[in-house]
Amino acid sequence: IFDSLRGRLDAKHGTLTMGGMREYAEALINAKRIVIVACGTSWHAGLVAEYMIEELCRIPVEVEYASEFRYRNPVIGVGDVIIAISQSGETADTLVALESAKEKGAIILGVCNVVGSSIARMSHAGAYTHAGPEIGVASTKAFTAQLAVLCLMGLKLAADKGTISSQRFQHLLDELDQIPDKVATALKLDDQVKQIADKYKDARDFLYLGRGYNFPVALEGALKLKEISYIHAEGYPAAEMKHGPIALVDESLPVVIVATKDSYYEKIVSNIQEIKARKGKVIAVVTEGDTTIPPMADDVIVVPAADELVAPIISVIPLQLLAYHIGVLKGLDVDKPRNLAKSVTV
Ligand code: F1P
Repeated sequence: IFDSLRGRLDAKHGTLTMGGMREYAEALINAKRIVIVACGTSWHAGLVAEYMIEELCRIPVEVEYASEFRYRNPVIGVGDVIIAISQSGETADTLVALESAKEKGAIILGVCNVVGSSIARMSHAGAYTHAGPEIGVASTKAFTAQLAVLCLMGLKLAADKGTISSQRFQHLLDELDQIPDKVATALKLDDQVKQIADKYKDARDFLYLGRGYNFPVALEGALKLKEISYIHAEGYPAAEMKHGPIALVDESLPVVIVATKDSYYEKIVSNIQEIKARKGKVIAVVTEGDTTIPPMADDVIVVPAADELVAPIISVIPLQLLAYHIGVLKGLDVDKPRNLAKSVTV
């Protein structure tokens, strides 16, 4: 994925060369806002993109569930740019939402995995994720590929808008270059995550917490567990815990906390203390070299260090593995979860 995209991304600030988007460069640069429309896992990728694009490009971004957007009467029209994210490219909610936005004059940029899919064809331009076929119903590698593509789009736009220094631009490209190796390292956590899965497989509920770029990762970890292990799980921004979910915490509740080293680190350490004070079981995903969180947590999963902007591509992997192993240990068919379809076309 990276090799093919990187090849199309000019390392110097300048032209927009990704998947036919050159034609829409002007519209993007001048966009007053960007609206991201997606469902499920793709919506979580959209939330990460919101943080990335606002930080890198200083353009306001809204992230909408297509399943809501299509039924309400959103303010959308000429001058708006919509980024539609979909693994299958066939999700009916997303497709219908785009149809009406396109009729009203919005520009549609698609981020799809399936080449030639309906959403890709409906889009004015965009980028394919080229993650290969998703064998299982629940989206996994498509999610990490979406994050990579959206980061590259954000970087390109930031370069074109002049909202990023050449040093930061180059740094983030270098970070993206290192992602394949770091993902390979994260996948080696498989055995360890399996042991953790065995310990918690009978839990009735799970809570997933994260802050900043790792907040959508917490949502995605919870969704994966629901989808393939049928365990009730809630994903929450850790900072919101005190506004309600903290009431759930007791010694029977496993709390997965994505606590990699980033600008929210000190705050998330406090959240871990709050959970431990209420006897919750903390499963912490931390950055290599962290010596503060491991003694506080019940279980620790160590991932390679990365810039916070690209960290979700790595930190989500142990959460995907956790859901997978719990599902397998429960004897479930993780590739074909009940009640779910690969493409939700109705
Ligand atoms: C959206 C989605 C997936 C989920 C499941 C049902 O699909 O919600 O995220 O894992 O397959 O559909 P898509 O629009 O990304 O293809």
